[in-house]
Formats: sequence, C-alpha cells, structure tokens
Amino acid sequence: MIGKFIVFEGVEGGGKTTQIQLLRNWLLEKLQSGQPLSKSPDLEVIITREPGGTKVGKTIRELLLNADLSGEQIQERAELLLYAADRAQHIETLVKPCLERGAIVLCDRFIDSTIAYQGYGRGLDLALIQQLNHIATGGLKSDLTFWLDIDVEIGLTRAKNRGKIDRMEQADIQFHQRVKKGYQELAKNNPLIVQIDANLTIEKVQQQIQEIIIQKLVKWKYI
Ligand code: Z5A
Repeated sequence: MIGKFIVFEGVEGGGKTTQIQLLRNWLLEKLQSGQPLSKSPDLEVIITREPGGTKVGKTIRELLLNADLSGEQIQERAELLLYAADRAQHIETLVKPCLERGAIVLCDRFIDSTIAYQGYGRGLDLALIQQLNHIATGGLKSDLTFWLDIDVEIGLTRAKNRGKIDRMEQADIQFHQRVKKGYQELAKNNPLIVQIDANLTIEKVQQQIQEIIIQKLVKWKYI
C-alpha cells in the first residue's frame, strides 16, 4: 500500500469528527501549496468512518445506533458481528482502493474501537475479537492512530450538548469508563498509538495532532 491510513480513536465526544476535518483542511493546504516544498501536489486526503463508511455500512450503522427495533435488543455477539461486517465491507471497497492509489485516509474509529467497546466495555473475549478484526481487515493495520483521550464525563457532556444521543451513548457511565480503560491498555502495548490530550480547546488539540503529523510526513517522505 502506498498511501497512509491514519485512525482516530477514543470515547464519545473526544472531538474526532472535528479534528479530522481540521486536519484534512490543513493537510491539503500544506501539501498542495508547494510551500514548504511538497512532493505530493495532487495528494488525495479522504475522510471516512466506522461504522458507516460505505452504503452497506450506513445501513449497518443505522441498525446499530439509531434503529427503532420496537424493544428488541441487539445481542452482544450480534453487535460484534455487525461491526465486523461493516469493517469488512469498508476495508475492501473503500480503504484499500484509496491506499492503493496513494491517498491519505483519515478514519474515524477502527479495530481498537471493537477492542475497547465490545472487549473492555461489554466484556466479550479479547482473543476472539482480535481474530474477528483480522478476518474483517485481512490484516490491514493503521500507520498511525491518534487516541483522543478525554475525561469520560466531559466527553459525554459534549456529546449530549450536541443533541440527540444514540444507543451506545445511553450506556451507563461505568461502561464508558471501562471503554477508556481499554484504550489505556491498548496504548500501553502499541507504539503506533499516540495519546492526545483532548480535554483542551479545539485549537490546542489540533496543534498536538499537527506536531505529530509533521514528523510523520517527513518520515514518510511527503515533505
Ligand atoms: N463502536 C463500537 O462499539 N465498536 C466498533 O467497533 C466501532 C464503533 C467502530 C459510533 O461512533 C459508535 O459506535 C460509538 C462507538 C461504537 N459509540 N457511541 N456512541 P461515532 O464515532 O459515530 O460516534 P462517537 O464516538 O459518539 O463520536 P462523536 O460523539 O461524534 O464524538 P467525536 O466525533 O469524538 O466528537 P465531535 O463530534 O467532534 O465533537 C462532539 C461535540 O463536542 C461537538 O459539538 C463539538 O463541537 C464539540 N467539541 C469538539 N471538540 C471540542 C473541544 N476541544 N472543546 C469543546 N467542545 C468540543
């Protein structure tokens, strides 16, 4: 793969969507301006997300997060498999083709979300989740993952203030604390996960991200 796959992770309300958009604008400006000397004037920067990055994924997302199932609960293993199905479709039809043609892909959530939410949050078997992640991705890994680390209560307040909350956001606070613990454990064991203090202002969070990205762009020979 000649492109780069950059993932954003973390608990609700950490600012992933906001930061991804700002980073895309900044990257395009930086790399296409020719100043400093850009080696990639025609670079594509794609924004996508899980669940919901494809047409199939949008339907799965709706089912997982917002559908009115008249009181029927989605079972934990069914939920796990739905996230995996979304991912399999997303990687094969969108992410891989973009990476193959050299794009930078900015993705809102990926395999670490399943480990954090279904593994640490719901308590499903971590080895099984790793296996399923491998099947869904065909072994594709991110080149860099930003973990937007925010106090759980601040994140949930931000998400609630934004408006209607979805099925996952309705879970109790202990669930979200377990999810955060999951990210802490993942970050301890994976040097490609970069922890960002997401409690700060939008500008300060973006600044931390850009500082890391600049180093990576040099390393990856984009600039
Ligand atoms: N999920 C799962 O369980 N397993 C899986 O394998 C996968 C996902 C892939 C959907 O994700 C759900 O799917 C998610 C996990 C589960 N659980 N939930 N809910 P999602 O990414 O679509 O939804 P989300 O994580 O809840 O994202 P979010 O709430 O949209 O948060 P965000 O993208 O990180 O934040 P934001 O939209 O940029 O910002 C939220 C609000 O805060 C907004 O009003 C901003 O203007 C404001 N904001 C942002 N940054 C700041 C700062 N720095 N200061 C003040 N206010 C800010």
